[in-house]
Amino acid sequence: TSERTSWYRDARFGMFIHFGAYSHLEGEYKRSDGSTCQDAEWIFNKCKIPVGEYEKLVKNFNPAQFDPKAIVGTAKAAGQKYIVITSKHHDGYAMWPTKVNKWSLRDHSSFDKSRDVLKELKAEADRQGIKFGLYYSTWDWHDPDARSTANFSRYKARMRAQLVELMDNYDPALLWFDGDWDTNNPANPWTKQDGAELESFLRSASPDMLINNRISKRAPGVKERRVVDGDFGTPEQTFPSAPIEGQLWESCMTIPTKWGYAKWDTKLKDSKTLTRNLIDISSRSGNYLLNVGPDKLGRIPAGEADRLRAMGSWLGSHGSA
Ligand code: FUL
Repeated sequence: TSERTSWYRDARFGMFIHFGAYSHLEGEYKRSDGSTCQDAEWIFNKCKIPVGEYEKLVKNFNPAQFDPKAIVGTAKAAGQKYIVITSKHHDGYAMWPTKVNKWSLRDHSSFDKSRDVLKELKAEADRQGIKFGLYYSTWDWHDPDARSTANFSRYKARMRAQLVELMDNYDPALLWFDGDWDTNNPANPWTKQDGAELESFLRSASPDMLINNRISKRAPGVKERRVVDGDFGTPEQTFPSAPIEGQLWESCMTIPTKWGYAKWDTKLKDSKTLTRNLIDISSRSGNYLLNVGPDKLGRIPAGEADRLRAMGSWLGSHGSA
């Protein structure tokens, strides 16, 4: 395993990208009664937007200014060694031309049909020598079979088909699963065995690929995501106060408060705090996966790009972390 994980042990610093149909709403949902509800990548669920309404709202999603060169360039300037981008978040919307359904950037948007943001980003990451990973949510608010105990196996088959597409088309160095947290929700049929089966399927399909711990189902009440099944633990918005013996871990964190873009989410952590976090985390043998949330046109917000550049220039003048 040490061979397989060696790039990741050395990486220390990565870029998380939360980008999806929700980005198009910019963090705000206006109800027909005139009131507004705010959230970001959770807006579909938290604002209880009816499925058909959400579909309508994101129909004209058009991230025409998504610029892989600029994004990978920003990551490089920050000193980041890998990127993990959301291929499908909890809203179920696929950011690549999936053949499994029509709920995707290819088939449900106003975006240029000849473009594929994952393919572009992967190609640019390869060019600039940075590792490419994909986030995939096992939990899905759009697919009714995902919360149906009776039809869950149909959902699992679709999910597998999508993951095969992702491995075939983008050859990710890492898959970052999410959704296991929904342990206490009786409507979530995902079991520990589902996680184990999926993990062994992926291991044989792509033996070198790293897989995070959220593929399994977390025991109820376990808050800190340090538990390692898969290759590494994933504490969120926090990090442990000491190294975790015998475990790889990666702390993911936002720069403002939300993961996905929200126009009102403007209070950002300063670069000094972020740099100190990176140093604390690397001194405890962890990785820091710092998130950016591109806006509806696909651009990393200026304040986030500024923080990353500032971190990079500090690292550049003090030796790399
Ligand atoms: C959480 C998700 O619910 C958030 O939206 C985000 O993706 C974070 C990294 O993981 O569990």
